[in-house]
Amino acid sequence: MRTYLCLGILLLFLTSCDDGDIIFTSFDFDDQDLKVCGDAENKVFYKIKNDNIFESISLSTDQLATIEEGFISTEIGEITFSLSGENNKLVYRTFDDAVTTDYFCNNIPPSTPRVQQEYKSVGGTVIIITQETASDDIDGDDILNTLEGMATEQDTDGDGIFDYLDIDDDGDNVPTSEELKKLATDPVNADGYKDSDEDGIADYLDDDDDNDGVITRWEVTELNTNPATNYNPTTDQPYYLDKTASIQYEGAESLINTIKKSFSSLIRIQDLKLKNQGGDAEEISFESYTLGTFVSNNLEVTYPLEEEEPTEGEETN
Ligand SMILES: [Ca+2]
Ligand SMILES: [Ca+2]
Ligand SMILES: [Ca+2]
Ligand SMILES: [Ca+2]
Repeated sequence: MRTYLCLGILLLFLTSCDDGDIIFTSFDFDDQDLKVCGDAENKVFYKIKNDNIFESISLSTDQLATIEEGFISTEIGEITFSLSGENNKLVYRTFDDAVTTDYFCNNIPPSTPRVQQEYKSVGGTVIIITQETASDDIDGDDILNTLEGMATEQDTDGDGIFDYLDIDDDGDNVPTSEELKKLATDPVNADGYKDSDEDGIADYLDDDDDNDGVITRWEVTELNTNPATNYNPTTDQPYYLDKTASIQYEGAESLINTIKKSFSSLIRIQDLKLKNQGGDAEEISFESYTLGTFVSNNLEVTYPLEEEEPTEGEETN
């Protein structure tokens, strides 16, 4: 007969297993990663532990249907829903063998490992709190937020996207990260940034980098997707840095301002009640149970954020 090494640290409780062994469990999955699977309609967040006993805890929900696969939300704030019905439940299980990620989100439940015990929620409120992961350089353009006037909501090019979120701070269609690149021989301004025309304004904040009277935006073409067309073959320099020659390419749309952000969503269940689906049908209550934190890394967010669709009946202009 299998011998279970029975360990538990917090919230220990005692129950008996189908084959008569005694199991202590603590519902302690703190050290395990929270994973997700499912489709747009139904999602399962779960944790697996195969240490001393084989166990899992999972939260199934149909309340996150509008989100894309792989993350919970890019909206800072709180999502709340009740645990009720088959579509929204928390389930704790123990198994007779190691449980793997394949176990979850199958249309047909796997026959192995076999479930030994099952506790299912009979009440509780799920609270998901999403926060943005702090970053020194949110737009990733190599200038720190603090140097991009985050506190004062500085917007150099007046395009409605604050500099610390703007990948092209001067709106000249050359990304800031590109305008920072410099050779040892390139002139720099007092702050040490590349300043091609030496007027004291760094290229990344200068809308006419070569000071030839033609704004940089009109000296670059096709949103920089084809650098060859931006080059003056005679001087081997891009037109926007070549004051001896210019092209006049007007009407280019602005670069699409997509940056990468990371979010963490803490999933907690308030007033959780779990009921043993076998044995003595005992109930266990948690005033607050933390399932874990789901991290969504490097999500692409485009600014300005899309405005919400007008609701039905609302006038559109
Ligand atoms: Ca920026
Ligand atoms: Ca620029
Ligand atoms: Ca300059
Ligand atoms: Ca110019």
